[in-house]
Order: sequence, then C-alpha cells, then structure tokens
Amino acid sequence: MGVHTLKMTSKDFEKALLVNKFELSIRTEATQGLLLWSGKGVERSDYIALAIVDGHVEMTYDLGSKPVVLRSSVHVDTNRWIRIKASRALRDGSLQVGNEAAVTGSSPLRATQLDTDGALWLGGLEELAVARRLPKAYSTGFVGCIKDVVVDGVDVHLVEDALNSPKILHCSAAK
Ligand SMILES: [Ca+2]
Repeated sequence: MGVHTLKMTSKDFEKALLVNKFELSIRTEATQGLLLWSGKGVERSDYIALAIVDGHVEMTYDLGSKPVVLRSSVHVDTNRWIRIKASRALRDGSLQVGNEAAVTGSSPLRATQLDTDGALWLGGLEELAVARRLPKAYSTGFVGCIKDVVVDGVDVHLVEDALNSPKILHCSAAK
C-alpha cells in the first residue's frame, strides 16, 4: 500500500534496545525518501533509520556515540518490488537489498543501546527537526508502496496497527 507517515508501535514508552530487525518490501520510482524511523524525536539523540538516498537504500543509526551509514549498491528506484532486510545487534549493523550481499558496518565507541521513545515511523516523520543533521532524503516523505513489513520477527499490519490516521492509498496488486 502507499504509505504516508504511519506511526507504528505496540507500547508507547521509552525503550533501550540492544537489537533491531526490520524487513519490508518496497516499490517506488522515488530517488529520495524516508522509509522507517525509530528514535527519541529530539535533536542529538539516538535513532535508527532506513531511507532512499539517490536511488539507493541507506540504513543509518546512532546509538549515542556517532552515526553509522550503511549504503546498498542496488538501485531501488525501478518501480519493481524489492525486499529490504536491515538489522542491528549491539554496535553491528547489516543491510541487505534484493539479492546483493549484505553491507555491514559497526558503530564506534562503546554505545550499544538504541534509546527510543517506543515509536516506529514508516514512510516519513511528522516531526522533522531530528532529520536536520541527515541528508535531505530523511526529511522527505516516501512516495511508493510498502508491504510485508516485519519488525523483530513480528508482522506489522499497516492499517490496523497505525496509531495515527494517515492517508493511505492502496497500491494496485496487479502492478
Ligand atoms: Ca544510546
């Protein structure tokens, strides 16, 4: 379905996470746009994010020491469905797009916990101030289709689980 700034979360309280695991399929022609964001919503704090930057998927996270950016070499602005698998365990991140080998990286220094407000955003952020230090793509809403979202091994129901009332356009299944 076409997604515009969905706020997803099961419990709305602060969490300190040691592990994150996200899987989703996207279809888009956009070269820029935020796919997913989880963080504390204030400047200079922890976050983890997936975005399309110049037609490539980037995963970036900051556990409190310094941001890490993992960038896939696969072009995703092809209007074809493609699967994205992104995970982080302590300081180590992994991003796999389509059939490519996973791109990996590691956060420097000692921080190992992602401190968040418990919310997970899909397709954009309502509060964009946090994206100021990041490339413009992170403050750009995603235009395209997202389906089959799995967070920490659990299927996410984009309509039923949304906390806000986003405008959602259903993508044609035939395309
Ligand atoms: Ca932290």
